[in-house]
Amino acid sequence: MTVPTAANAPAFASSAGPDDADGRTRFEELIAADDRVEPSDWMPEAYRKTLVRQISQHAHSEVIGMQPEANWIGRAPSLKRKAILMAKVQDEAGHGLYLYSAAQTLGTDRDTMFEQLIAGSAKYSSIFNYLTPTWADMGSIGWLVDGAAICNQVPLCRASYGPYGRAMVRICKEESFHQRQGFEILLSLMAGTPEQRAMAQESVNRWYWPALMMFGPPDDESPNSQQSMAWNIKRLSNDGLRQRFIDMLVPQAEVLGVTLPDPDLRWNEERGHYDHGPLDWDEFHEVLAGRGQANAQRLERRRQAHEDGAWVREAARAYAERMAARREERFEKVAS
Ligand code: BYC
Repeated sequence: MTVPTAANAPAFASSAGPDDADGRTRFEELIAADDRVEPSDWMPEAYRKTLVRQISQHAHSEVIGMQPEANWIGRAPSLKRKAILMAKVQDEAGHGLYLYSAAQTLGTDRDTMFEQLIAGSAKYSSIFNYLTPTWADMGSIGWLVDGAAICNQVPLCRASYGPYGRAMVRICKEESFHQRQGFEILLSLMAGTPEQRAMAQESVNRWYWPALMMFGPPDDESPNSQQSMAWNIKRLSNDGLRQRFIDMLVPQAEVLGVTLPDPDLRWNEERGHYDHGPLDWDEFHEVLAGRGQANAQRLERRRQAHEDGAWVREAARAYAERMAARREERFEKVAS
């Protein structure tokens, strides 16, 4: 059921046919000029498909990504921490909405995307299938997960598809606040008792490698990267972004006083980057195959929330229908 709201407005993807020669030339010119493609522009079907794939996965990640932190709202150690965490989780819901709206402009409606998520046939970021057993995990999610998200998403602000790039600008601003609040949680714990410092370090040990996996498979195993980069959707490769993130993390870890759990991590003068140890790609593929710590739990919770919210969607639809009927009545009165 589609609730008719402004954010859920009908898609206005280009109606031009697949063999529109003028449209294709214009599209190629836009990409060559590093300009924006807008929903009313002609675009190749494969470009549309890859955008719907990436943007919907991104939206699903934001929505599923609310769960690991929502788990701590009721248990945050102070009223201030509770309020901050609640605001952050609400931001993630907002990010999901901007992104579903951007995907809708490509002609796929939100209900279809949501059904794919609930049916388990859509992907979302691997990182949200890890559990959050300690309060320090709120710090690690902010510092490492939101930190990786910013690193990945700042270049996406320049994505060639206008609605996606523009949505990313606002999302990045909010992610920046999220990253800092996570860093600050860890900084407080690291200035605390030996038990608090141990909790922070243990949490960083668990989140470090999965956060590096957020950037996707290595470049030579990334089937989508080359074409997405040629279309100016992705600006940097998976490995390039991962390296940028590691280089950024090392000095921050020093400020925090935590150790990054990689014995091979060392500065390479020649490359001007940190060398790092191998990632466990078997673990990554297991999580993508649905066998992570929390895959089943995350999907079940989302299904349940969707079911529980059915009455809200029904009420919104009834209200919209009533408003439309009133507008119609008024229009008829004025016209007669
Ligand atoms: N997890 O060819 P590749 C947040 C899939 S939420 C799962 O490199 P691509 C936050 C990939 O989809 C922010 N799947 O793909 C929220 C592809 O599968 P399909 C989340 C992954 O698209 C709440 C296959 O592997 N960020 O910050 O060129 C609280 C081959 O990969 C993953 C985004 O969504 C993964 N980690 O590049 C706190 C960013 N990696 O579709 C924080 C937007 C890869 O062919 N997305 N796959 O079946 C992107 O930038 C790109 O889609 C990726 C992958 C870099 C993730």
